[in-house]
Amino acid sequence: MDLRGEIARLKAEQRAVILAHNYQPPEIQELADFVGDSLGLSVQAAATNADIIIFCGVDFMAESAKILSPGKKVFLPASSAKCPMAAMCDAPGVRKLKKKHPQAAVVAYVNTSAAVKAESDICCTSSNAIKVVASLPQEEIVFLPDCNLGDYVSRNVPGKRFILWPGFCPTHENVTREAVERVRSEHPQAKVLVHPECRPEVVQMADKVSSTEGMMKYAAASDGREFIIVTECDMSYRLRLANPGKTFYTIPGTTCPTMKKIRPQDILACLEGQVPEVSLDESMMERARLPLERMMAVGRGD
Ligand code: CIZ
Ligand code: SF4
Repeated sequence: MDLRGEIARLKAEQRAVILAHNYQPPEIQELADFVGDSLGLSVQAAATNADIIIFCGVDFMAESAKILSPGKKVFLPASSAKCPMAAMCDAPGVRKLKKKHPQAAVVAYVNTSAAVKAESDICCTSSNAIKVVASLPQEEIVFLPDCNLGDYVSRNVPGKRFILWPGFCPTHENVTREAVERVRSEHPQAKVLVHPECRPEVVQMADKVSSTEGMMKYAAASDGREFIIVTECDMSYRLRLANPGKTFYTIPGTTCPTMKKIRPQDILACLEGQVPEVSLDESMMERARLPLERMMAVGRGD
């Protein structure tokens, strides 16, 4: 069977759109109508006039698409694609922190469950975390769940006190200074682009700290010819496609297993069987929508 052709046929028949995150493997990115970061895909999800969204990413991203497009059917083609960082933070724990810090604004990285978003004042992504926090009047900030991103934001928004949830992304946390040093010593001319989910000592090595979309922009605009990409390794696929004359190196061991759960045949199965559909409690969706919409009103930051 021609898998691609069959997916294209069913997609048109069902008025479906396929969204894929920058960390998805090349064979999934190739099937997508839009590839982007969680903020870009949220914008697409809110704006699309398709009836069905096939979300190729991880659980919290598909949930955000559903929250922003409650009238549409949203599918996450592999229900096991659960982000371990989002799983490190739970709503009862957030409620406890809110009691302890009643004056604080609660800022939730989008890498959180819908239940945690529902407890938060505003969401952010790695693209706009600094801009979101800087926009808040509160002096005290509870930042969830990534303590590395929280640390990076705290260094860039002076005059506020931060309470950081102790979560992290295992893929980015595993990157060491030595690993980056090794690649840099082989390519001394290369610019080092670091995702802020990395540990502070790795972030300090960066020529540019940025989200994945920020890396796309930086690489396109830069006079440099070589770049070391310190984030999930499949980010290099889009960068290479968009910048044929430039070279991108990745750091060994930066595969996120959760981002590789979806296979092309899962997308086909999804279109054929309309499972597994993302379904969330209505009142929780209502509460989680406000912080997401506030974030989208702030817009992109890098
Ligand atoms: O926000 C996203 O999509 C993630 C997880 C990475 C990034 O920096 O774009
Ligand atoms: Fe979660 Fe990290 Fe994988 Fe993103 S790269 S889905 S934050 S584990």
